[in-house]
Amino acid sequence: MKKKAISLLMLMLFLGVILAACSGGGESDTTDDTGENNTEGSEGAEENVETVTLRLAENHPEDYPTTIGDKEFARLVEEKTDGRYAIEVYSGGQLGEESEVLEQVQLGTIELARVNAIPLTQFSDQIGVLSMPYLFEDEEAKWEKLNGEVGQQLLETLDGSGLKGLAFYDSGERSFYNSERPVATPEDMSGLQIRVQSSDLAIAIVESLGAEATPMEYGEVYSALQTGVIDGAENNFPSYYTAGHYEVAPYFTVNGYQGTPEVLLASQGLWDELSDEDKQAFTEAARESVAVQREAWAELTEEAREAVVEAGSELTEVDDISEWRDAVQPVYDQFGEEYAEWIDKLTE
Ligand code: GTR
Repeated sequence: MKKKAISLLMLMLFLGVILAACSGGGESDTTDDTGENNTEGSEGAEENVETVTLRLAENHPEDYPTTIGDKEFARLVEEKTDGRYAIEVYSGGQLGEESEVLEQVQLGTIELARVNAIPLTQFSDQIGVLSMPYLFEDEEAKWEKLNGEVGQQLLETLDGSGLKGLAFYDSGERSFYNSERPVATPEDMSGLQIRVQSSDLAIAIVESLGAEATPMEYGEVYSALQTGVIDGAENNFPSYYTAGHYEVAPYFTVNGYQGTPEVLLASQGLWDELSDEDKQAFTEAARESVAVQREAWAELTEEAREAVVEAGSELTEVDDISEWRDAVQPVYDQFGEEYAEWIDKLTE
């Protein structure tokens, strides 16, 4: 008799633990408008809202423009889905380096991410066109295309890869910098060991300039510059500044050779689970967040440029960009045909 009572008690305890685990530790939670858990039958309680919490991976710090864009996207998704979706932004590379994050988004273990378009060349053989050197006439021409139909079509080239492209974010222009010497002409690049993102196109560009390319994750660049494993890298002013690269590679050549944008992504797994109405909400939220991201971008670009000069970086302005354009011509010989259709669409 006593034994039976103990077993019953244990069974109840066991069920209790399971129930607690289901309601507390999962990704969804049941809340009412006040954000408090609803108690069944409580008088006047509103209809239960199931909140699904999603993770968004971001490799830049908290106040970086892409993180500001991500958070605006999160705010808008929450608003547009009436709180059915909440997005937590994990900044500073907490969820891993860009290539690991992309694999996880593809698998669906991370639902959302903001990445650069260069590593996406592994997932769409067409999106690489955005990294062709000196492709766009200016930023205005670029954004007219990215925010328009061609931009949408390019995002759609990711379909089928496990990634769903939602919107482009601003990343300005990338330029070269190094720890060795001022670089004014393509000839000055000769022999420098330059870190690049992992992409054949990025390697080809650096090699066309007579330098050597070392593919490496972003998070490893600072110490590689510091220890002399590489002589230089390339990026925009905000990254050069916030990642501290200016401290260890003070020679910055303002040659804006590449205008690759950032991309806000969802995993296809998440996307397939969304209702049509929620897909619409996510798409609108992504598009609407672009303006806030770009405004933050413009601000930090200026601030970063001033800050690195103040800290002692030597900027070399390039007067005659045509020299650099000519030097990277072999890249057009190698990849131009593959991207011909997109080059036309983006530059016409
Ligand atoms: C930055 C970009 C990062 C990362 C980095 C890199 O401009 O925002 O997502 O791609 O460049 O060079 O790896």
